[in-house]
Amino acid sequence: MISGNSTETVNNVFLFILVIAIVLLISITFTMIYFVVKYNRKNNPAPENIESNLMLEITWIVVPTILVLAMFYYGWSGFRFMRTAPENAMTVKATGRMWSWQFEYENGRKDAELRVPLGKPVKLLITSADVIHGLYIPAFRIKEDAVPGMQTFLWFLPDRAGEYDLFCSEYCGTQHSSMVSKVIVIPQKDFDSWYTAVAVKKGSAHPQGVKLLEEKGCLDCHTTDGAIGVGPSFKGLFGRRVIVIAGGKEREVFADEAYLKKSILHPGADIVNGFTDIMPPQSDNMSEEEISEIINYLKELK
Ligand SMILES: [Cu+2]
Repeated sequence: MISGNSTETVNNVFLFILVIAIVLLISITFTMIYFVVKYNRKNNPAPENIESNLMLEITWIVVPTILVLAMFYYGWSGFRFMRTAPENAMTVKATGRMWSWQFEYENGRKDAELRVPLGKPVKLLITSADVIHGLYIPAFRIKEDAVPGMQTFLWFLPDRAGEYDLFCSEYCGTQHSSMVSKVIVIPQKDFDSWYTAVAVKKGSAHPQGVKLLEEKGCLDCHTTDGAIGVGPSFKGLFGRRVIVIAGGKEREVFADEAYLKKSILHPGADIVNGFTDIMPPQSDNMSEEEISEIINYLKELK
């Protein structure tokens, strides 16, 4: 059974240190002002040699030592609590990539938002597919770097229903500031029905493609409604003529399957005129089948 949560733990340590700091600030400032008045030259024309005061010296060694050790103990026990995930925690794999998060559940379900059941501890196994990112959930006072080739972790107890911000806390490139997601805390039964259902976008013959675009983070930069994002919109892309810059020269290409596939795997090869070369290659992010699912869906977006 776990008692407490990361939010309370961090808040309590923070308040404890803050109160000590405020008390010290006020008492030191007032003592200083008092001494300036009491010991100024006008009041003490002849300098005086002040001998030691044993009690005072013991006090100013013992009291700060106790305070500092108390701060350390309080912080350390909180840290230990936050670094020991409960056995019954639900495990979710979190992968950061330029510039989105992907959460993968034990049953294989993937999503760009972190949906968790109310009252059940969650353990996040964190890694990165490219550069260093940082998984940061301010509401639960937890933050941990996502490092390529390494697994780090975080755990928290979602004990309040609602939606909370989830940020990337390491500057990771052009779209770092839009690498924002959400933690959605919902009752267990709502979570169960979401967990077992497969997201289907109504009216599409290729729901898998829509789901993939969301999961893989494509929609962080590209839209499906014609609006210009960081990258060109997917709407009406298939079958159109596109002006691209390749090797510094402009040329016109036909957006067929081969072009779309090439632009997913080697985005830097043909940069659509007016955009910049910032998209990371998706060869490690998508399988052949996933790419063809996505292309099938892009064909629909007339
Ligand atoms: Cu990032």
